[in-house]
Amino acid sequence: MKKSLSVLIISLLSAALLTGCSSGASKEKASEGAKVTIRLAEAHPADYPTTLGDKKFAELVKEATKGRINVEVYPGGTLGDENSAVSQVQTGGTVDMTRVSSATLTSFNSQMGLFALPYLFTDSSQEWAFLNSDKGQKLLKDLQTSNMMGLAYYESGARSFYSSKPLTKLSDLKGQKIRVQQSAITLEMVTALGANPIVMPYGDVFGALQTGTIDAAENNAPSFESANHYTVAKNYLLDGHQRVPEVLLMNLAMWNKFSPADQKIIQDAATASVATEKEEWAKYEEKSNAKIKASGVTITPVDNVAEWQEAVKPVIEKNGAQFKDLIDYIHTLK
Ligand code: GTR
Repeated sequence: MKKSLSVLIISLLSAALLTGCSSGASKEKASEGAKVTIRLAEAHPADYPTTLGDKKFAELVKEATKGRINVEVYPGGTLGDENSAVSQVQTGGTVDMTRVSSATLTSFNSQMGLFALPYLFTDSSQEWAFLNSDKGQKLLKDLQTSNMMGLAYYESGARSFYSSKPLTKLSDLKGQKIRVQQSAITLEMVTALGANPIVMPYGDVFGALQTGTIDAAENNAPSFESANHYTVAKNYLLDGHQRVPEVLLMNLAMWNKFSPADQKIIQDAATASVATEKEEWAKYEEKSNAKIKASGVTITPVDNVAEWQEAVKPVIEKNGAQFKDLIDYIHTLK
């Protein structure tokens, strides 16, 4: 009797030990998966705020997985222009991840068109109140319907027009050939402002400004400066027509192959990298503005933005209908 009791206790104990071991072993197995290399395409140079955000993301993933998941950041558009990087991320080409402008995403996911609507946000804090809200996060996660996993938004300031021709007021835009991102709403906006929009990859803008294929383009100060556009387009008119956030994306099939634990590591790293990108953005924007100013560019602030808003009203009426709820919600935010 005594003996059989001790046998029972021993077998119960060993069963408990075994169960403990096996769950420990399976946990270990999840973190000991095969090595993965992720190629991340970035259009901007190595020291640009978005690239520093990408690099922070890569560093955090590497740290948390002890190098098992290795994100390689390719800056300077070396893996192709933004449009081709997104197509590759979407279809599972050689680019697994990219950081792009949400304007570029519009042709892959119409919901992203929201951000191309002119004068949608009043300032950065209203924009971020929206991006961080459930509705803003839902837009990001809904990129999954287009086979892409949206991991984070990055800061991208406000876009304004710059030209090699005189440009100090709205009427100066009339007839100017202006390069725009591949975004139907932006094309309509530029037409409504009296100019002629021309779609072309970001990397071609400098040469096109130099040869006169285009007169003008539009962007935030860090892009205007880092891409050297300011050395050719000497007139910068600060109308701040769009605040187009940047997006960090991964191919959905790749995302789905990761274990829930790895997905959490990747998502947490992306979320944490936002603060780095935003800090770097603030510093870089200040530096760019100073450089632009020192180079003798004529910088004209727009006092009467209502005039511009009036001119683009038909574009908002036509394209804003599908985003009515989101626009109403944004107007409630500070
Ligand atoms: C920049 C953005 C780039 C690219 C560029 C453009 O602000 O960061 O990714 O989209 O604009 O105008 O093409």
